[in-house]
Formats: sequence, structure tokens, C-alpha cells
Amino acid sequence: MNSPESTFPAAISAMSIAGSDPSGGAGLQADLKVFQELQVYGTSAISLLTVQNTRGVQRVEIMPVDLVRDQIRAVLEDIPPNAIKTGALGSAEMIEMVAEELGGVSAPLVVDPVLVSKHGHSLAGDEVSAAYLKFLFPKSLLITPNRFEAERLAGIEILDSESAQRAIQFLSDRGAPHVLLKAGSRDGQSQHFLGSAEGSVEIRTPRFENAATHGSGCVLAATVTALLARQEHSLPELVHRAVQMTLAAVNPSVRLGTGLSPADSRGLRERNHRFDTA
Ligand code: PXL
Repeated sequence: MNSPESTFPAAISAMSIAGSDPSGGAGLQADLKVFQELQVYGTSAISLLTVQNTRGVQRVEIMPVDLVRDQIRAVLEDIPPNAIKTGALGSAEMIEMVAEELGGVSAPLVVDPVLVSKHGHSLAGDEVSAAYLKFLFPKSLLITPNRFEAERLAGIEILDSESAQRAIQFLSDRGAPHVLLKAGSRDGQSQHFLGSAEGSVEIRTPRFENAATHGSGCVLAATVTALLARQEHSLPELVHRAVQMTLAAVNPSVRLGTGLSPADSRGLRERNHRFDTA
């Protein structure tokens, strides 16, 4: 019989501190599924519960801060993660606590500063933006705002590449060493920028008609987190890979739900494998 060592890859784990999406396209569920697809053991702390499906969010309940703190401590003292991702945290107080708890942790931190949905709906107030800038970005390796979040955080309207780069510069000046800006669509393609204080590069990918985009930002940031945990590539290389791999989730072979189709990470494993054998 195979020993566990020969059946599973090395004990690599990643932790998600995020909100629950019961319909499984975004949030914690998206993160854990991505980790699993990429052979990374997933752990989590639930920061808030949403009641939602592919048609929309009906309710949000933020967990008590001390309950989230205890979840984080329980995981960190037992299964130290090789990389950590944060998603929706819900309040400034929660962000400050997470920054405190992760203070002494050396694993790379990916912060998806969930503030505004990719359709422009506000998910948090201004005090939450301020808390990200003050407490959590300085602890991060990479932050992954969408265009609306970057605009809110930097106070800069993003209209073109030049303004996107100014926003990245602002955010890296405020303590985020690397910024992956999910800028949206341009000329029929999806546009991202990966930047730091040293400048930025543009990453363009094809855009699909009727793409399954609910949760696609979570899938991208979780893919980066899983690849960071595996430590096989440099940050720019793994971000490029993650952007390409996420295409497999937004162009799924099966459509789900009656609303905005959720990203489906089941295609990621194959895409990762194709990369490695290319
Ligand atoms: O995609 C942002 C996001 C993150 N976390 C949760 C969400 C959403 C968007 O719906 O529901 C729990």
C-alpha cells in the first residue's frame, strides 16, 4: 500500500481568512476549492457570512472579532500556513485584529481588499479602506484590488494605463510591496497591471462572452496564494501563471446557477498541469 507520503505532495498549506459565499463562487469557498485543485491543503477562518446565490447578496453577518481571532490562532499554532490570503473582512476593527495576529508570521500574505464588487457596488465604508492602508497593506507581499477598490484606496480615478500606474504607485508608497490591479476590460480584452514602486507591467488576456465572473477575483488571488505556498516560481512568474490559469475558471465547461455564473475552479488543475509540461 502507498504510504501517505507517496500519495500526497509535501505538507504545503495555505490559509484563507474570508467571508462565506454559500453559492460557492466567491469568498472562502472559492479559495478552498482553488487550494485543493492546486494540491495545497486549505485552512480557513470565517470573518463573515453572506446569504447569497448567483442572483445577488441578500444578507451579510460579520462574525465577532474575538471569534475570528480564535479561529486564526487555532490554525496558526497547529498547521502553520506556507501562504495566507485575506478576503472580505467586513470592518476596520476586524482588519486591525487580523494585522495584529499576522504580525509575527513570516508566510507571504496576499490581501484582496474587498470593498467594491466588480460591478461597482460598495461592500464596505471609508473606514475600512483606511484600515487596509494603515494596518494590513504594510504586512502584505501583494494586494489585489479591482479597479473600483484601487480608485477608492488611492483616491485616483482610473481611466487609462497612466492613472492605473499612479494608483499602483500610491498604494506601494503606502506599504504594499506589490500590487496586482484587476483593471477590467479594454479593447475587448481583460487588463491587469502588476506593479511595485519600481514600475508596472500590463497583463492582457482574452475576454469571453458571458464569462463566469462571480468570484473570479477571489479565484485569481487564491491561485496566486496557492502558487506562493508552493514556492516554485518568482512572484512575477507566478502572477502571470495565475492570471492565465484563472481563464480556465471564468470560461468553464459547465454553467451554474440562474444569475451571474460563478467562476468554477475545476479547470485549474489541468491548466496548471499543462503549464508544467509545456
Ligand atoms: O468577490 C468578492 C467577494 C468576496 N467575498 C465574499 C463575497 C464576494 C463577492 O460577492 O461574497 C464572501
